[in-house]
Amino acid sequence: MKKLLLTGFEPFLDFPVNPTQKIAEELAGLQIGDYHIYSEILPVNFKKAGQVVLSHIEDYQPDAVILLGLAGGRSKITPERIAINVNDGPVDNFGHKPEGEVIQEDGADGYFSTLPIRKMVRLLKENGLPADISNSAGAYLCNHVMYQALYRNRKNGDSIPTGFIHIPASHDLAIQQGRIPSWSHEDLKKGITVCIEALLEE
Ligand code: PCA
Repeated sequence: MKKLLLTGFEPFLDFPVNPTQKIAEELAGLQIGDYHIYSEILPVNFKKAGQVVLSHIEDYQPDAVILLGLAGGRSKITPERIAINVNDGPVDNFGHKPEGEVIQEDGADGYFSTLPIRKMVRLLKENGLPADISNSAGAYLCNHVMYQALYRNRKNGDSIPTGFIHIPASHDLAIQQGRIPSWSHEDLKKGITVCIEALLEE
């Protein structure tokens, strides 16, 4: 059976829970489509997160990698199109606030997702779940880990499907955090399951 590395993130900034953590934890060990799911939670730490994701890729030798993150304020599930070679944004959980740092000196300005993002969006909508391709993952941790994983693949000549999906807040988070759009945990989890099913070869 094929192996999928699925990651979520820990809570960060003023989000006391991160819905991607619960989704990754609940899907761990399941078989979805062709894939056995191996889940890990990444730290919101610019200095460590890249290294952590790469070591999970080395350990599991996955056939596909889906990285998940919260985009508080978005109202749809949004597979990301591209990761860019820059760290910028608010402070991380370890006190680091980058201002326009280059992620990899010898890296391209950007790398496109190698996930079937268009098919994911189509299947999500067919399953009644609002979705769109996003053209920017920002320049915070989510972009960072997506860039690091795609840089690694390019460097190693590895063509495994790899990319990032941002999700809206869960109701649980919206209750605690205030006025942001939210989805039920069950719908968010179903959405990610649909995205994993999209990896099946036609
Ligand atoms: N979302 C943040 C980092 C962690 C997370 O879940 C982001 O969009 O960069």
